[in-house]
Amino acid sequence: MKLDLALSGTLISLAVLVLLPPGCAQQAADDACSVQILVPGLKGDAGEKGDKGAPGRPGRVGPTGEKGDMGDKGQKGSVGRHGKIGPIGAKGEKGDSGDIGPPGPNGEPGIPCECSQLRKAIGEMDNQVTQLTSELKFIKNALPSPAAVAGVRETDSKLYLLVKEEKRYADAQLSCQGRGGTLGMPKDEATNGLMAAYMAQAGLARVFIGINDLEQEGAFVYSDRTPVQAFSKWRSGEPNNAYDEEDCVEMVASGGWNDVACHITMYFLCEFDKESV
Ligand code: GN1
Ligand code: CA
Ligand code: CA
Repeated sequence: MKLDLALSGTLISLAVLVLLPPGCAQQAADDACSVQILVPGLKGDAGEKGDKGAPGRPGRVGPTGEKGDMGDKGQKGSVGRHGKIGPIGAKGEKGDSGDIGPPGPNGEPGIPCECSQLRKAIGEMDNQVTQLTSELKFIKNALPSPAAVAGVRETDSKLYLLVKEEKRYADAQLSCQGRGGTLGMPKDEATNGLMAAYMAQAGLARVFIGINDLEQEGAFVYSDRTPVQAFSKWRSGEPNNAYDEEDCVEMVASGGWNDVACHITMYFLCEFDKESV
């Protein structure tokens, strides 16, 4: 029994020491740290019901649910990346020619020489080439028909060609135009003489020439529409507009003119401008 009391007193002392504030173990003599013996009282009445506690922690994650219905179709995605480069295509057609390039640089200076005579000769040859080119062009254009009489006559500015093909006036004019000329237009004595000599030499008695009064009776004009004025070579008694139907003109071998009907056919004489052949 003594042992029990001594043991319980020691336990109590230990309990008080445990309840004392820190630092009291070294200051046992101070009032605040004085040792008091406390004996537990009787158990009190049950206290009032406390307030509702704070909500508990969330429970554990439940098991996986069943698979739901399929959702709505999603939005259209963004444009994808470029695909790979395709194979090389077939060779294309040849393109058009490019523009003419700029002129090249000047050439080296020539060797000095006494060139005046040479230049003169070259100049003359140039002229001959020009003339030959012009005549060749005329021959090519005007002589495809076998009916053309061999040889032509010329003045400084004109060429004349007899065509041995019987045609009405209008067709004869068209034929000359097709060769690049017109029916012959004797506008002065010299030309009239040349034309007459040409047809006489060819043995022809009459040929159509480019004069008519088709537009206005009695008002004769050349086929270039210029009026017959300063020069004319009418035969005696002509023009007489015989049978009231003579609006075209022929030249006879003597070089005289006579108005005849346009619908009769005969050979004709064409005239060409040297500059335009
Ligand atoms: C000719 O044929 P005859 O005489 O009716 C000529 C006329 C001349 C005439 C002159 C188609 O007519 O143009 O004016 O002679 N007619 C023909 O006498 O040549
Ligand atoms: Ca007439
Ligand atoms: Ca007549």
